[in-house]
Amino acid sequence: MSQSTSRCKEQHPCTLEDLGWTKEHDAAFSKYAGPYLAGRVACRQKTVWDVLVDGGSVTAGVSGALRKIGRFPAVGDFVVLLNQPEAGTSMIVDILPQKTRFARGTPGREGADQVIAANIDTVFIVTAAGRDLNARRIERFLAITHASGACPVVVINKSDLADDPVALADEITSISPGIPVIPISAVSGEGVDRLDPYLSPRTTIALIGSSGVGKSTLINRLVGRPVQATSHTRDYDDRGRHTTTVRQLFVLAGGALMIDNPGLREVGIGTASAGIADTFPDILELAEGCRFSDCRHEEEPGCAVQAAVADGTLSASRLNSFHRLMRELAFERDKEEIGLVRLEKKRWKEIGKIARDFAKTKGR
Ligand SMILES: Nc1nc2c(ncn2[C@@H]2O[C@H](COP(=O)(O)OP(=O)(O)OP(=O)(O)O)[C@@H](O)[C@H]2O)c(=O)[nH]1
Ligand SMILES: [Mg+2]
Repeated sequence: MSQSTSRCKEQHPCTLEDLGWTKEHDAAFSKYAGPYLAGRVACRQKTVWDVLVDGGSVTAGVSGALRKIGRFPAVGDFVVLLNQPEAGTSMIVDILPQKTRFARGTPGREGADQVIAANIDTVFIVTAAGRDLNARRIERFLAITHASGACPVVVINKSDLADDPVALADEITSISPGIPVIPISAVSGEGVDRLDPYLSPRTTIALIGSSGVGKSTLINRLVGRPVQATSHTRDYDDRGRHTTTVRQLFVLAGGALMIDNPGLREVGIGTASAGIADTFPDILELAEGCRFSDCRHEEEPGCAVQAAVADGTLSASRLNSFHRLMRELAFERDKEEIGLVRLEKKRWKEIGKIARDFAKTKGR
């Protein structure tokens, strides 16, 4: 069992229960005996995984069988390890069923979901007072969080830089009905105790947000010592420097488990519509009053959603955001169904037809 290169060895030894192991895991693991060992993935560095096990940690590779079917453990996964004392290493041979799966649609070409972390109870969507505070970005993060099955909490960090942190929280509450919005300062500690209800022992929280919003600073405060590097934000554009490059699970001083993530530049919403439905409950409720059940809330007569925009009950930018995410969802689904190349051909045909129709009208 190789222990020397593991970054996890800096963490206090935990039992499997401390790491969130439950009766369901016991049942799933019961078919293994002898040299097999259970653990939870704390970190992945390319082809090496750091796994927390009962009383310590090991570094491990992944078995050829898992590699062959393209199954790679994510941070937060509970895994089965085969101890290979003769080789001085461990091998991950199985991944136990995931309670939740936090993924983002890849902005890249193939569009497959990218698992950010597994078995997450709560996601802290971290934003910061200043330029990062963007309702549209938060809606996008909310959609992927809802789709994962985890509960979202919006954390507005750097409240020490805001004139009126409560007003900022109110602004965000209006676009996230029913979601807790908590202003804090990870540097001064102001408001951090309001996160306590989400930090009970053995629960797993993932931090997501742009680079520089203070995710690692918050982790350091909650672990109680500087376990993660942090870096000064560039003054001129308020953006971070992508200081954290590897996602890692930490055990907090109070016994909760928290995953620090690199700053996310782009988040695709993938193919799950549930995330969008849960992010826009106000629009779905209004839609029940539309004349047509398949109303797209664009220019249809009798549209209750457009009527709410007209009378100021619903903001036009929130409806635009809903439309943008729905279009993205439709694109991702088409892509999954018919493949990217055929989809692009189909789209070009459609664009060609629109151009020809337009030319005809002009020629008339
Ligand atoms: N004023 C103020 N600055 C903060 C606060 N929290 C973090 N910072 C500063 O913001 C900068 C970026 O913090 P990090 O913790 O590295 O940010 P991050 O979100 O982990 O960034 P990445 O790792 O790049 O994703 C550092 O200079 C922190 O000191 C806060 O509450 N108030
Ligand atoms: Mg960081």
